[in-house]
Amino acid sequence: MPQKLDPPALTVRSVSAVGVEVPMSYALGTSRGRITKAPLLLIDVETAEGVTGRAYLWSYFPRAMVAIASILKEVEERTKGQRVVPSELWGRLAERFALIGVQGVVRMAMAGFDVACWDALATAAGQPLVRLLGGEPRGIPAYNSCGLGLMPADALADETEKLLERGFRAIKLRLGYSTLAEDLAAVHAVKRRIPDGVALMVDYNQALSLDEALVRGRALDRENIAWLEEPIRHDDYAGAALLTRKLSAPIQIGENFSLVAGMQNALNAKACDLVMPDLERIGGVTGWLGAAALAAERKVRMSSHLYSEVSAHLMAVTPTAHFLEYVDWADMVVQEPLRIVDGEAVIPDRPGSGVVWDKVAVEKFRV
Ligand code: SMN
Ligand code: MG
Repeated sequence: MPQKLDPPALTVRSVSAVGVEVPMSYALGTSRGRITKAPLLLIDVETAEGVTGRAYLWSYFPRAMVAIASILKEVEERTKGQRVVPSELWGRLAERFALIGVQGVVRMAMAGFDVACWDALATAAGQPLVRLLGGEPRGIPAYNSCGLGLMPADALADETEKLLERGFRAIKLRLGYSTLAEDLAAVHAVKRRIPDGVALMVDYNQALSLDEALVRGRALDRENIAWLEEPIRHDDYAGAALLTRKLSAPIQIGENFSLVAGMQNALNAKACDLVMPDLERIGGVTGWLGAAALAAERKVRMSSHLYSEVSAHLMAVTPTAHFLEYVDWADMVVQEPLRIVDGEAVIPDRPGSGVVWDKVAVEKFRV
């Protein structure tokens, strides 16, 4: 791998955030509720040198954006005038927030700030983020995670075909219907429409009890699924370890790992076969790099969760990279959406992460 570039010297001048609610091209019916609009908090870190770093946070529900934006004001106050060295700024903020805890919306704000700082550094270096991290732009195998929520089987089948456009060779189905029979009907409806060689992941969003997960997992073991994601409560590592031992389908968890320490706890407990940290919960780019090193040390394949644009750069420097999760939720508010060619994300060969706001669209969807 080429040498990491020396990051340029930048100084934090201001941190600002704007909330948008962007209509989604496919509604997302999870076992935990249905989402039709993406609540995204768009963050700008301006530097004294005139370079702006950008990041967005998927905030799950619109009111969370108010809380995160407010924490970002605190972040601004604590970092104004400081050199943009993301790991040092993370440490300083973690100290500042120790009493409330680096978790929940505090951790989201810190991660959004971290990602924007990395974007500023790469932008100032005139290089795509991946190069600042010592890698090269390349195609990143992605699975299409738009749509395929809980819905009638015929609708699932039709959506499946649309999701395979652009050459995707992997898609993800949400499960957690009231009965196993309905889960299987959904799996069969999708499988009937996918050609051989296309991987099918399934995601329960923590819907099942451990006993039920064993029953449904055994049935899914006969369906050749690529992974079984979050079947039970995300923090029940003992339960997940049991499922990992008893089921043949690979158990996938990670979107709820809180910081690298959380991932380490899960791996120590042998709670999964595969990991998929989330940029926001793992601690931004800084946290991701730690997670990628840990996954490499433990020889665990690592996928990404949401934030496809930045995650594509990160997957290129993740030694055990598996699949990028592709969602198009920010497409309408960025100038150049992430491109998919032959089922692979194309890391843009432009400075930074490639995320630049489309100001007209931002005004239109602003909340
Ligand atoms: C998911 C997470 C967050 C929002 C929507 C959907 C899902 C996934 O668990 O893994 O994509
Ligand atoms: Mg999931």
